[in-house]
Amino acid sequence: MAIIEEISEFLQKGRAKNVKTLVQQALDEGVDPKAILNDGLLAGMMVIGGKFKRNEVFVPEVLVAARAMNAGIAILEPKLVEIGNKPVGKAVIGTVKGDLHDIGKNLVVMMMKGAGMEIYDLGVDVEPDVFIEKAEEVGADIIGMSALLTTTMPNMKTVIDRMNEKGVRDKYIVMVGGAPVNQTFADEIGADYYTPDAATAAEMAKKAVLEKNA
Ligand code: B1M
Repeated sequence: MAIIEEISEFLQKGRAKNVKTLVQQALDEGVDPKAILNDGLLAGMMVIGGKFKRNEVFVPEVLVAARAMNAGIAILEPKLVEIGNKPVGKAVIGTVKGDLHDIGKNLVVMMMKGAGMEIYDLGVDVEPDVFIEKAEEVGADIIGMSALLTTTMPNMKTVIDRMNEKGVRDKYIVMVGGAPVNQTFADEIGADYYTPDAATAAEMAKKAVLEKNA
């Protein structure tokens, strides 16, 4: 099996140590760092994302695969910086004010990283203006919000209202998600995209950024 396929296979099994060793070995053998990233690490993560969506694997498998991906990226990062590999786009993501649930949001973060996005994770209980300030600071393409409580969902609208007040709404793609959120709610508050799960969120983020920058 080619080394890149091996990297992808080990990543899917969540074997961080093997992934680390193989990424280093591939670099030593002169394999293109972009191929290691795209065809090894990110391809493996997309397989896991698809399986997660189809309920063929569950949260723990996704978490260990993501850990293996991060281990591989840590080895690869200096090389990628050296050759100026650009991320697909930038996203600022957090769980809205008043809400402390972060398991789903963390999965979205991991899948988006797996799709080649540069992610700024704001954590939980994020003040509306913090989403906007961070997005402005880093020149983000996307503002992503997660909510798990019916009582905190309205805070997604507060962020969008603040964006409108500040005149920056059109600069960003707004994505929302979380168990109580649905398409109707997303339409009501003026979000651009609702996605039901982390894998779909990552696919949508990539597609939306590529369309925005086309
Ligand atoms: Co909370 N809690 N909780 N809780 N909790 C729920 C959400 C609840 C449904 C349980 C219940 O009553 N059946 C209920 C909400 C009811 C409601 O509002 N209708 C509830 C409640 C009431 C509360 C407290 C108020 C309880 C209390 O103190 N009385 C309290 C609130 C604290 C606060 O936030 N201020 C509370 C606290 C907690 C814990 C701290 C104990 C813990 C959170 C730990 C943590 O996150 N670090 C917790 C947990 C674990 C849950 C349940 C059991 C599981 C949530 C979870 O992680 N699911 C949950 C019940 C349930 O959902 N079955 C519950 C797994 C996760 C992978 O799924 O987050 O939906 P999810 O994410 C998915 C998608 O939604 C989507 O992708 C993810 C992966 O595919 N997605 C996005 C998520 N964000 C997205 C963003 C996107 C796109 C997709 O774009 C940007």
